[in-house]
Amino acid sequence: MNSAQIKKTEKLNLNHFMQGLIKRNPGEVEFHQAVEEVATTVIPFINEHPVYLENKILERMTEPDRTIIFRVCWEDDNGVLRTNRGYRVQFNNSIGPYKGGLRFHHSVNLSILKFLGFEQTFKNSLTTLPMGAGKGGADFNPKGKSEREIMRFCQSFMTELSKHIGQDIDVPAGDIGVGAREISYMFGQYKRLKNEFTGTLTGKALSFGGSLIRTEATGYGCVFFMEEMLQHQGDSIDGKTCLITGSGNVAQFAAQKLIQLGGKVVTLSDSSGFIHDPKGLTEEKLQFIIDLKTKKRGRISEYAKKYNCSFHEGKRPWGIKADLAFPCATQNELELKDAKHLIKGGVMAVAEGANMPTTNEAIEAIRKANLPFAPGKAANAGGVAVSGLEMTQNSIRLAWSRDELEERLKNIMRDIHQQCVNYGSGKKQVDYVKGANIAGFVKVADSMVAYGAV
Ligand code: NDP
Ligand code: 2IT
Repeated sequence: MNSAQIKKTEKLNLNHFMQGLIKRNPGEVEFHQAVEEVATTVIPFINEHPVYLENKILERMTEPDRTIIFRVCWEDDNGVLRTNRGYRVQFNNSIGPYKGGLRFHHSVNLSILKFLGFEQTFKNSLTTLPMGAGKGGADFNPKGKSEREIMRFCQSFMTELSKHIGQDIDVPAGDIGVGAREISYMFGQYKRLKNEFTGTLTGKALSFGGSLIRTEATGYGCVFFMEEMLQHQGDSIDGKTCLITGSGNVAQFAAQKLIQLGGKVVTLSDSSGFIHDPKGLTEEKLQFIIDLKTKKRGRISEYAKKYNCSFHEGKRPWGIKADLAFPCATQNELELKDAKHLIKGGVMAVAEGANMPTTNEAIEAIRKANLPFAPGKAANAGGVAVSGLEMTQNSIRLAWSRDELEERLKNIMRDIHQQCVNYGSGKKQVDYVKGANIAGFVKVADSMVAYGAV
C-alpha cells in the first residue's frame, strides 16, 4: 500500500475530527454538540468500514449542501418597517428532496438551524421514507404579534423562500412558532407566487391537501416509541407517571396519547415555568391547554389557576418523582443536574419529543444508569414521517383515513425501534443513541458512496 492509499483510508479520531469541525464552524455551539453526539457513536463504525473512510462520508455529511440566508422585511400594525433574518439550510438530499421544519423564534441563528438540519438527515433516513434533510426559519418572535402581523411576516418570508423550494426540491413544514396558522399563510403565498397547487409544504389544513394525524404525529409517535422501548423490557405505559415539558404541538399530543394509554401526565411547561398537577391531566384539561395555546395564545400558568394546582416560575420539572420523562419543548432543557434528579427520582426511561433537549453530559449519565434513552432523531420522527405520508397523498391525489394513518405511523415507529435494536444492542441495554445514529447513517452514506464525489 503506498502512502496515498494509506491516507485515503486513514482512520478517524473523534478529537481530531471535532477540532476540525469547530475550526470550520466557529462559535456554532449547538451544531458542534449535535455533530459530537453522532460522531462519538458513528466514528467507531466508520473506522470498521474503509469504504466510508475512503469516501470521506462524515466530512461530507457535516457540510450542508447549501445555506440560504435572506432579509425578511415586513410592516407592523403601526406602519413601522421591520427587518428579520430568514434562513433555509438545505443539508442533504441524497435520499430524497430536502425536508424539514421552519422555526420562528427570537433565538434562531445559523448554529441552531445547522444542528437541526444535521439531525434531520438521520431522522428522515430512519423513517424509511425517501426524504432528504433541511431546516429553516427566522429570528422572528411571534409572541405578542397580531394576526395580520403574522400574516404579513409569513408572506414576506415566503416571497423569498419560494425561489428555493418545490415539491421535488425542498418541502418545509412546521417547528417551534410555526403551526397550522403560519403554514396556511405561507402555502397561500406560495400558491399565489407560483400559480400552482402542489404539496410544497406539509402540515397543511385538511381542506387544502393536509393529512389527518399530522398535527398529532410527533407527540403520538414519541409515545409509540416509548411503548416499544417498554415492551422490549416486558413493560408498558399503563399506570406510569409521566413528566412532559413544553405545551406546544409536540407536548399536547404526547399528553393525549399517554392519557389514552393509561399514563398519568403530571407536568407541562412553557418558557415561563412549569405546572404540576399531581392528579394528572384528563382529556378535558388537555382541551383547555390546546385552546389556551393554539387560540388564546396564553401562558401555562393560567392552567394552574383554573385547575388549582402549582405553577413553578422559571423552573424545570425534572425534580418531580416520575416513571417516564418526555422533554418536548426545546434544545438543552435537560442538563446533567436534571438527569441526576430524574435518576434519583427513579425514572425508568426517557424519550425526546423535542430536538436535542438533552445535553451530551446528561445523556451520558442516563446511559450509565442503564436506562433506556430515546434520542429525538428516533423518538420524534413520527412528525416528519407523517409529513412524508402527506407528500405521498398529495402526489397520488388521495387522502387516507385517520385509522390507516395512525396504523402507518405506529408501524413506522416500530420499524425505527427495530433499526435501533439492530444497530444498538448491547450487553445490558439497547443503546438507542448508537442504534439510531448508525442506522440513520448507513442509508445516506451508501447513497453518497454510490453517487461518487458530489
Ligand atoms: P411549539 O411552538 O408548538 O411549542 C414549543 C413549546 O416549547 C412551547 O411550550 C414553548 O413555550 C416551549 N419553548 C420554546 N422555547 C423554549 C425555551 N427556550 N425555553 C423553555 N420553553 C421553550 O413547538 P413544537 O411543539 O412544534 O416543538 C417543540 C420541540 O419539538 C422543538 O424542539 C421542535 O424542534 C421539536 N419537534 C417538532 C416537530 C413538529 O412536528 N412540530 C417534529 C419533531 C420535533 P413558549 O410558548 O413560552 O415559547
Ligand atoms: O424536527 C422535525 O422533524 C420537524 N419539525 C418536522 C419536519 C417536517 O418536515 O415535518
